[in-house]
Amino acid sequence: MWLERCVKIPFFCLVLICNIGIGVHNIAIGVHAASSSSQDSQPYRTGYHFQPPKNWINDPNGPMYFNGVYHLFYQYNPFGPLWGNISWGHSISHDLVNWFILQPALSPKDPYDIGGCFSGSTTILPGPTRPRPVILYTGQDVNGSQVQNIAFPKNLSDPFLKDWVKWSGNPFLTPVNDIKNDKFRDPSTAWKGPDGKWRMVIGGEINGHGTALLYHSKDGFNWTRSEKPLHYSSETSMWECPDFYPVSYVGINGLDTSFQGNNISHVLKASYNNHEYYVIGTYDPNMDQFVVITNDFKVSNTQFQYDYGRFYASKSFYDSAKQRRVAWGWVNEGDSESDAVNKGWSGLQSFPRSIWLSDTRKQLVQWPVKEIEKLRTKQVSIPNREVKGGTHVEVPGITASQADVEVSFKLTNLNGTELIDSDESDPQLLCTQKNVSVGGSFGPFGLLILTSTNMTEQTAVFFRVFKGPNKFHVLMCSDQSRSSIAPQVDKSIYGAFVDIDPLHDKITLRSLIDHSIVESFGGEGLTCITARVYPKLAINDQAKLYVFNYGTKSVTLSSLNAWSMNKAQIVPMV
Ligand code: DQQ
Repeated sequence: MWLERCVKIPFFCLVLICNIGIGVHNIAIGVHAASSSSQDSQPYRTGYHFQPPKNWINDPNGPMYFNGVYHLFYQYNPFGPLWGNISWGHSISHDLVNWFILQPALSPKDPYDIGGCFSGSTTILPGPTRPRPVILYTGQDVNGSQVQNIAFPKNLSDPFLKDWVKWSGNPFLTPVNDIKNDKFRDPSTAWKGPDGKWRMVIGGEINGHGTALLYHSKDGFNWTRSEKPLHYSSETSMWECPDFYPVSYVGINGLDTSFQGNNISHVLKASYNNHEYYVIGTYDPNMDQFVVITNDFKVSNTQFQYDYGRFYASKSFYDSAKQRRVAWGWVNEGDSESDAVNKGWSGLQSFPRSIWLSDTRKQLVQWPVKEIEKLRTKQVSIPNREVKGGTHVEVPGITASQADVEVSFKLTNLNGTELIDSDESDPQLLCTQKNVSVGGSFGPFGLLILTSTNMTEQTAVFFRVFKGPNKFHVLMCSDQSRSSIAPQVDKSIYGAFVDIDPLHDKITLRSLIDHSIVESFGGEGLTCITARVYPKLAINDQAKLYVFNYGTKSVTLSSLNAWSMNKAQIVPMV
């Protein structure tokens, strides 16, 4: 409640004193309200995606809910807009939407992390008298080797856990035997097995294979390596930021990382090849055996990924307050280093996503956490209507550069669907070959986002339906090829299939639009694609939003709801 009262107060003053009502604490909050002039000079800063006021960020680290407070740590350079001086930035929230930024929790100052406090996780251990969180993180030591370290809160009675102390036993693991000194990093959240011992995985590469190295510990501090890794793949190289957690067969609730029981599967996620690949399998905690039941890890556009766009080094946690699993990913920039220097910042966190197992039990579903809805303001709706081939319809009256849009399409027949000759086509390639300017029969239809008045700039997020030898395929594309008239920014086209039946299921799309990021969720969250864009014309109130259908066949727009979004309050605590 205290945090809620703080952030509900209007944000126009420079320094705001918020009485948090516990003990004698008063928090002075330095407020950097977004004036329209700052948005004019910084059109790519976001309104509701997490980013500090300036400087570099990358991977989300150690998210957790502890004593009524959400904590998000992240790779952070306190001194500039490019990667370096890697520290653990630290922010706290009561709702995953509005954040107070604290001083970095970890800085690279000790021989075992002087080259950087790299990624890691938090685990809430029982503690001598009460539960206490510990950070497990990778340090780059004086010799440039990657070693594993521990830190814990200095004062458990501090509701914000502002200060963290590095353990005197650091480093607790160093790269030995077959582990290379630059391929050993990113410890996961630990989980407890039936024998009472903790387990965790560390990302690595053994004999050239991407590997989740497995470790055991009685107390969470002293760890020994298991003979066998939890999993590895001969088809990939180094794995970064592994994440391992249970998912339930029933409903959308999440499970604590240590949960054991029936009717669950386990997810293993590994970061490589600039993407977040995951597999689903069965985990036997007695034998520490993980058997994959989906396609196994490889480098392929058809292998399941959390997100088929810009989204990397993600980290999930179990939110015991709302019984859900929540994940964030780092969304990096698509402009240049000199642009980062000019902007004074680089990198965003995705909007936090709830994550659960789909009904088929073969895939994950992701959806922005519900709290996002508190930022929704003006709503515009378009009721059921036909969208004829070759047309677009403006969605008027919202702040189209800072919006949340949900749209749903229905196809009544699939006569005349475009054919593809394989059921294993590469979706990324298909989206590139058939970008928004290539008309089809059912599709492209979807949203034209961050579109300029003359339509030269537009980010097209759309669907196309194909008929393969054995089934229909719904392709989802995020086409950035016309997203900016600036020549030098990245304009990749991303694509993936959505595992739905286009004859019976509605084809749904939700896009979180926030100035320079478009996070899109297709098929109710089965397929996610995040893009970064740098329009020159379609900025702030010059941006427009359209529904379009450039196929030859009509599609039914079942519903469209779009909301202008308020700015989240992301402010340093001073
Ligand atoms: N980023 C961190 C590493 C991790 C990589 C360094 C992934 O710990 O492997 O900033 O983006």
